[in-house]
Amino acid sequence: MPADYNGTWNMVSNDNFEGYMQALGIDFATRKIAKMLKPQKVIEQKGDFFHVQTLSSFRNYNAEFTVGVEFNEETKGLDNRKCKTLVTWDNDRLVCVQKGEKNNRGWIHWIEGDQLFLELSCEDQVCKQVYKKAD
Ligand code: ECB
Repeated sequence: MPADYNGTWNMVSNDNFEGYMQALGIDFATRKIAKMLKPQKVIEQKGDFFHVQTLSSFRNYNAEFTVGVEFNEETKGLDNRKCKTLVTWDNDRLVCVQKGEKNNRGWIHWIEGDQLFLELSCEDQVCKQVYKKAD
């Protein structure tokens, strides 16, 4: 049985989001707004199928994928690039590789207690986010 990521998760911390956004080439004005956000993750998981919504007052981002199945991702409303994206299980961690124009791009999710962790990587930058499960 894989880990259960289902639920609504509220951001509690966001370390080096600025560096991650700079590595993605996000412009100054957008970064200033984006840095202030406290997004929510709404995750629906059925076995290996995931629907992950990242919701904020500024923009939303929607991703649907099946673990182990590469798909074409377009990061609409983020940096608007195209990637060949593959998510795999590493024990209970979700490991994502986003192949494309940017090197070393991807993310890792894991759960500890009522906290959801997310590390977003691009080039030499790592952004570390923590979310807490909503009641
Ligand atoms: C959608 C909320 C953040 C909106 C920020 C708006 C502009 C900044 C532009 C680019 C910054 C790059 C990424 C934003 C960070 C998070 C969005 C989703 C990241 C992601 O790939 O989440 C995965 C793993 O949970 C599922 O899509």
